[in-house]
Amino acid sequence: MTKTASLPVAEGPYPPSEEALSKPVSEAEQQRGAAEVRAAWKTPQGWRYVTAVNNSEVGKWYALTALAFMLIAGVLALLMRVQLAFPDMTFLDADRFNQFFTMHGSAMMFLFAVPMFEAISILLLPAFLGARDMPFPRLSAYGYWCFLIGGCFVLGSLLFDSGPKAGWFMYPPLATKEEGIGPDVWLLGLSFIEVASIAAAVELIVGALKCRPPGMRVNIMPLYAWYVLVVGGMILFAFPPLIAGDFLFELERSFDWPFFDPTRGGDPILWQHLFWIFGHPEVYIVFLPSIAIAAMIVPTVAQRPIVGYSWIVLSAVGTGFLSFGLWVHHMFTTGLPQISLGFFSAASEAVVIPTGIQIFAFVATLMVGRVKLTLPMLWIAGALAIFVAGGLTGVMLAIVPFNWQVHDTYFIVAHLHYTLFGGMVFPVIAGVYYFYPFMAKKLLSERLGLWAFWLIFSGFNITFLPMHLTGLMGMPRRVFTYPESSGWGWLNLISTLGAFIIAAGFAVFLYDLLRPKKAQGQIPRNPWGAGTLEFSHEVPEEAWGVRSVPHITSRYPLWDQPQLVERMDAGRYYLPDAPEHQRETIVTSVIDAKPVHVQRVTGPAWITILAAIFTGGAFIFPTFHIYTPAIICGAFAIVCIMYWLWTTTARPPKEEMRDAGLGLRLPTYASGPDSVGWWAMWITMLGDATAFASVVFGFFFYWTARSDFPPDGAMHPLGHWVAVAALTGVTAWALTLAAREANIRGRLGLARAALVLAPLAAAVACVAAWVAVRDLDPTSHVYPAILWALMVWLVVHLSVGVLMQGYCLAASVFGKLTPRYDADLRNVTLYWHFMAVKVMVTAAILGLAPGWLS
Ligand code: HEM
Ligand SMILES: [Cu+2]
Repeated sequence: MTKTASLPVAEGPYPPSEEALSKPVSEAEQQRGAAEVRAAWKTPQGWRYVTAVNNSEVGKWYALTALAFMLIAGVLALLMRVQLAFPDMTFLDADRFNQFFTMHGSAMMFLFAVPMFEAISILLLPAFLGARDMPFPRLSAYGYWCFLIGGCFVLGSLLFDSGPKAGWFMYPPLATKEEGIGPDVWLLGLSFIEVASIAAAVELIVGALKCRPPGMRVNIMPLYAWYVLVVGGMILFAFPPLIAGDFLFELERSFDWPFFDPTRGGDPILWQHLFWIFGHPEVYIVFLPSIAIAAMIVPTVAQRPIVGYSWIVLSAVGTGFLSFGLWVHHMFTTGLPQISLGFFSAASEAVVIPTGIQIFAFVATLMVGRVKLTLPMLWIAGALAIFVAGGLTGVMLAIVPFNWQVHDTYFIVAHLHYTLFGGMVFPVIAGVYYFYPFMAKKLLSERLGLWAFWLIFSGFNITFLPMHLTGLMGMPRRVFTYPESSGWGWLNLISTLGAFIIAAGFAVFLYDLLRPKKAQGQIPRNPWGAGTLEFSHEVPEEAWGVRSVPHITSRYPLWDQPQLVERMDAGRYYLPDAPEHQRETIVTSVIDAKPVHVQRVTGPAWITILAAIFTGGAFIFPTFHIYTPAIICGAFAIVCIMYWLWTTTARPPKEEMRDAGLGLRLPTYASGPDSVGWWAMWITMLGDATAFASVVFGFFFYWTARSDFPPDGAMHPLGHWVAVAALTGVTAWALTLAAREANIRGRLGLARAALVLAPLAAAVACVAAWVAVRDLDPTSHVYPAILWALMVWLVVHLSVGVLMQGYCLAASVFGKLTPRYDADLRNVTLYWHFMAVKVMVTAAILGLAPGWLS
């Protein structure tokens, strides 16, 4: 029942015939097309360069920033190692040491590992897919600026001696009671960055689903794209529980709502659950992209297609799913029931199977191929060796009694660094060597690369191998020093020496990466002889990504489609020109990649930077418990984002159809499931619903875990006000839906009337929800606190929904939203579908809770 049937659909021959493809493109045509596309994709020059939004620029900044944060975190590690080199050292005091390990771990995980995946994906995914750019370039730019601001803020706290110091998992009550602003920096700064991470994940998922080149069905897309889907999906379900946890945690720290305070009915274990529901998938979020890099390098090195493509895909999906069922293995020592110990122990062992399959597939590919041991392959080999060692200690740790023995000792530090270094650092460096010719159009030095590899590889093992023993000998993690009599001195000294060898290796690597390479001649276009599309990019570089978007029929098009590159260069394929001087890319159908429409993508802008700065303000001011400027910043951020959307998205097109090349004519506007915006909304709402579900989980957790929930004689929400909230909230949803339907039928007056009434109904719902719990005191006990938290969550989401309705109303009045071009309203209705569910769930809890619980 696609009601937008009135919109035109693709016309003309598809798939393209060999005859059409072999017709030469005249020289004049080629030049006209190239000039137009070049003009449209021109990167801004001079100081305007920062306004660039092109994936190649934003991806590069993102990657370099993540690398810089990683180096800072690495320096912290070295300083810690100096302190630990000898017994009773006084190089760092306990307080500094605490800040350093907390910041080291947090920065490595939140400012390096995840952003690095997103950076690399933003940089490479469009190239793997022969797309011109990501679907929402300004969103990537916005995400990047948020990341930069948030990262500098979080790391900067160390300079003022006010960094967080409760460890990277911020356990309460240690962290809830911590003096100073450290935990607030952690909670708000990192939440801010997580929001940006989710934004990037949404964009990457939509990119992999909808921006593939014509013909690239899901079963022939590069494995990397599959991993993007899996990891993006994991981010979507893993980060929101942490954001929900951060929300509760910050409410406790700022307003003394006792979520984690057992004296008032709270429970620190809830934080552990929410943290590790995020935290365990997180390690796979870190590790799977590295496997994805390996999956791109291995076939090239072996000069043959990967063995077991479908097995790898299935295992990646399986690992993704399973990783959500393992989190409790981080909590084996918290006194959980026997049955959960057994279950989570078994599940933790089970994840070895899909992980193993992926690794075996690579080994099999290498065995049947003709391997040349290039530098990228050397790093991949190092990665596999180290990761497998880390995986094996993981198998040991999943066994509960062993876990009890070594919990919180250096054995854990050894294990986690084996998995993270092998599963992340080595593969990323392999990726840098492999993709450097693609990114910089230069080559890195073979000789320096060997030096860097052997220094880092041996340094790594010298540092971390002894730690297994240090741990078994009883040294706890997170201690700033130890006495002579412990006998741990020599092992620690070895570890410290190793750390400096790693540092030397990184110095060599960085020197090679950053040294000017002007003298180096022009490199060949596909120096490794790869089979995938990224190495079809022009040398020297052009900002347009691909000259024309190819028709793909093979997993390794550069190997199997003989004249592909030549024809791409000639502009023989799709979108060979840009008559309106607009940036465009092709959107295809999700499963079989049939061309659907031409998507106009956004160009350079200041507004994204402004929006990021104000969003930063909204998160950073509350750290210091200053709320007025925070609210003002939040309001400005909303204005910026509205302006940005208003001026660029879903505008009615000048021409409804566009000659896309090869005789194919494609629509230039899409609405509903055909459009990328609709998919982005869907995916975002899944993440948002997960966060909401996590807060709801909190309610049921207290209910089942605490006998004093609710406490005797507790006050309950006012039932009739809850009913009013539910009724008006659902009415607001119904009115939005009615507006959509009226609009499609051309009844503009009716649609606008509905869009005037809907926000009013939603506003009443907000007030009613507040009145319902107003008399409860959230600081008195966790029961009123969690009800208040649900109310706040609801009101914030209703308010966002109101803004969206207002936006559509304005769009309708100003002719941006018409019966034919209704993408905005459809997306907003989708938001409200989710809203209706949230309203009903919240009302059910607020209204029925007293009945259930008493
Ligand atoms: C240059 C190499 C590295 C060295 C020498 C190093 C060293 C250390 C040290 C000394 C600690 C504190 C141990 C303790 O007192 O408990 C630590 C903790 C940690 N490291 Fe590293 N590390 C390195 C690289 C990495 C990387 C690449 C990652 C992740 C991608 C990472 C993630 C962590 C985490 C999550 C913690 C736990 C922090 C906490 O206990 O809250 N490290 N590391
Ligand atoms: Cu885990």
